[in-house]
Amino acid sequence: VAKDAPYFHAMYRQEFPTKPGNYLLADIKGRGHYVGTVLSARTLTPGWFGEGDEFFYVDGEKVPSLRGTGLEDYFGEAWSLRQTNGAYAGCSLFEGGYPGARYSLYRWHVPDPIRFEKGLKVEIEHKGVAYGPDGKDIGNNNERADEYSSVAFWYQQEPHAPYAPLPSGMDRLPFDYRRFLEAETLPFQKPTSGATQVVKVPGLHGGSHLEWASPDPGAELSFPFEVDRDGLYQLMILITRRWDGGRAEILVDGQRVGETSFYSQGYEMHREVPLPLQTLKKGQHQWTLRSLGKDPRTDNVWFGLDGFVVQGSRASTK
Ligand SMILES: [Ca+2]
Repeated sequence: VAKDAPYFHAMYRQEFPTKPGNYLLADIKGRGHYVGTVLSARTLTPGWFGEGDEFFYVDGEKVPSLRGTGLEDYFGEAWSLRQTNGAYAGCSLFEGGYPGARYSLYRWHVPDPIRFEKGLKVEIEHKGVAYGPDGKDIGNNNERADEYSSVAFWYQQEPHAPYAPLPSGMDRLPFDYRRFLEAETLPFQKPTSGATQVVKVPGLHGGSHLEWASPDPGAELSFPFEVDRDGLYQLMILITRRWDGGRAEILVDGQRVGETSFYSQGYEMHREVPLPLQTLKKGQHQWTLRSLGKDPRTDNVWFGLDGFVVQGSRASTK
């Protein structure tokens, strides 16, 4: 390898939630070329989050010589996002449209590397629809506080600037698995129809899950949980999907909050089903899986429940 060969670099960052001012993707010192960005977001308030422009400050520029027109444009889309898988840009995760939804986006600067001689600072705004103190929509180009994490990719000649310490693995996850409750160990009311059983499968969280087979449409299975203060919470249900999985809606304290299918061509463990952020009062609550019957791709109705997390949101609750 030549002495002056540039080496591959990648840097992870996160802000949960984003702070005032642009989100920093990378602050690089040295000579090289920038080749890609992965950006993931979880929204914490309602409305469109992707109005932020990207900025590339090349070699110490005060004004960026490259400035984009909006987050989805930088990742190869226009007029909002959807799941896409382009060669150089795309959206690999699109939960979309509700507070608490997650997105993951990528852009590879392979045909268009950004070259620098002394350094490169890369930032992106975190703007979109925001709300005033009275709760009114104040427009589509205001700073929001959502959860962002990113990896920036580049090549450069050594030495590189020191990296900031990484947060711990648990602190990088969107859901706090330290708060995980195993479905198979919780008391639950016997469902109105269908058969439940705890089944051990290597690899499942806690080594097993609760299976619920052949319930009639409308049958319900409920789990209790408790929150220790009034606030905004997100429920994430970890499910197992398979070839005879049915469809179900999810209710919290009797109110419908979402819907999902347990169908998969193969046996799929650890499928996260996040539900919209919601306000809960301190005390006892329950969430319910209500069978909607068969998925159109199968003739049976089967549900696998591994467990769930209820966690307080980092969103401002004022
Ligand atoms: Ca489990």
